[in-house]
Amino acid sequence: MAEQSAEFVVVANRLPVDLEKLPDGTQRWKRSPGGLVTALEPMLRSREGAWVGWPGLADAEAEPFVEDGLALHPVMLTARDVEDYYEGFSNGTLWPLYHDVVAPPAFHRHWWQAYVRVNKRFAEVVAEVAAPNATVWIQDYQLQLLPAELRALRPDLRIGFFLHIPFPPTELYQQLPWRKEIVEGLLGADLVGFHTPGGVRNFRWLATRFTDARPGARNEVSYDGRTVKLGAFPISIDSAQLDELSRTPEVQQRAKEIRNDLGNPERVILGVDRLDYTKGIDVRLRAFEELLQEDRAGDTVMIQLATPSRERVEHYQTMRAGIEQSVGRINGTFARVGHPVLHYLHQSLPRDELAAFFVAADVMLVTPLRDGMNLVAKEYVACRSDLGGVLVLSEFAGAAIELKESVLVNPHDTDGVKNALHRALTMPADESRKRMRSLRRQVLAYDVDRWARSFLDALGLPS
Ligand code: GDG
Repeated sequence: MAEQSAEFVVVANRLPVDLEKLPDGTQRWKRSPGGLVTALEPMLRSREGAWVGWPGLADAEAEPFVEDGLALHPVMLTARDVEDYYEGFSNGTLWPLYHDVVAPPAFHRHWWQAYVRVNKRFAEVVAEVAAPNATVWIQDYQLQLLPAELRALRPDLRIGFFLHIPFPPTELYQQLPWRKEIVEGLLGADLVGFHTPGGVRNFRWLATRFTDARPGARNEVSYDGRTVKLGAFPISIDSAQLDELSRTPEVQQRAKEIRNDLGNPERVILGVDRLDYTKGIDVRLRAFEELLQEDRAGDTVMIQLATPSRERVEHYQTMRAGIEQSVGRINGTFARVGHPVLHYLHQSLPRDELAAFFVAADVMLVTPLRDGMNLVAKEYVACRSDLGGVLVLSEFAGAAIELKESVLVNPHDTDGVKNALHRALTMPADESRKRMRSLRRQVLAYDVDRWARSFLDALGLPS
């Protein structure tokens, strides 16, 4: 593969393919499609693009390769890097800190050192891949030092950065011993994007407080003789594709089967999340349990799908144990033989099966304590071409800014969540259809393609 030849480079912690080790010791690549890949793939392919990222396997070796016109450049991590940079600093320090400290972040100097080391390694790989004056789009909190590291190596590049999680309130951010270094890292970009205007405000204040950056025009700061643009770009989903999938006879039929398997209750409540303490799964279980105790739930069954996530990080193990205990207690008290009131699946389901669950659910409960955006809320809406279903959504999800016709809740207020759940379960059809129609207008019009387009336009990448 020619060096420094890619005109457009996406950099993320993970590649869009996973490297797998087979029992006989050989390795193979497996595609791992996600929203980001779908959104960026056409753009990457049409401009000799490249993707730089870790292929998900520690202590392995892999060479760059081209798949369907897209150049994939692996950055390799040792088991130690994974422990300290990924599980440690990214998921044990930054993740809880950026989610309003809903779990206590841990600050360890050896985690930070690994974060610096790995960000530098990413910079070296990108510097070798990007063509002169190329555009580089860096994704997310694992790579916040990369913009500055890369600029130092390749000042010719146009660099964009997008943060997929919230940027926290300044008082919380100030806890971070390496706050200055991270803000300076981000200021290496030409454009720093967030989901919400609140993220922009928090970052702008911190940049002018802790670095030499000076306020410029609205949504700009000047730093190091350059202008750094800041902006809010709420991410979305491939709405049309999901809308189409949810309308297929297979998915519609499967949704009926799911309701049938549940014993055809009057109402089905659904939660779908990575099993993460920010998602407020405990909040909604408590609200459902109290409704059952008060005999206000009616003939209702709840399904909680919790996709396994970050299983080696301690907070996740504790949280999982707590949730599984609640599930046992709720069913222990309220189930009848053959009729659980709560179905808990700690599994990852295929996309079409997930769509069938969305179609089958009368109430979608999305109650994160803090969430950058929350795509699940948008996916539920995209699957409801029948205008059925009610979305209950936390005010603390980025999605709440756009999805105003959902039933908004404060996840810290148990009575509030319980009453909102009751309201959703008993909402007259004409009201819920009106709300869903308005939600769908938003989600179908502003899809992930428009998100990517608007970011890249602001960065100045010619169409
Ligand atoms: C981060 C930010 C921001 C879940 N279970 C299954 C499955 N999923 C899919 C969902 C959805 C995705 O995973 C989860 O996206 P979210 O946005 O809800 O949450 P995070 O993973 O925390 O994402 C978040 C996002 O980045 C984008 O910027 O919105 O705020 O935290 O697409 O459908 N998919 C399949 N089976 C499952 O079992 N196929």
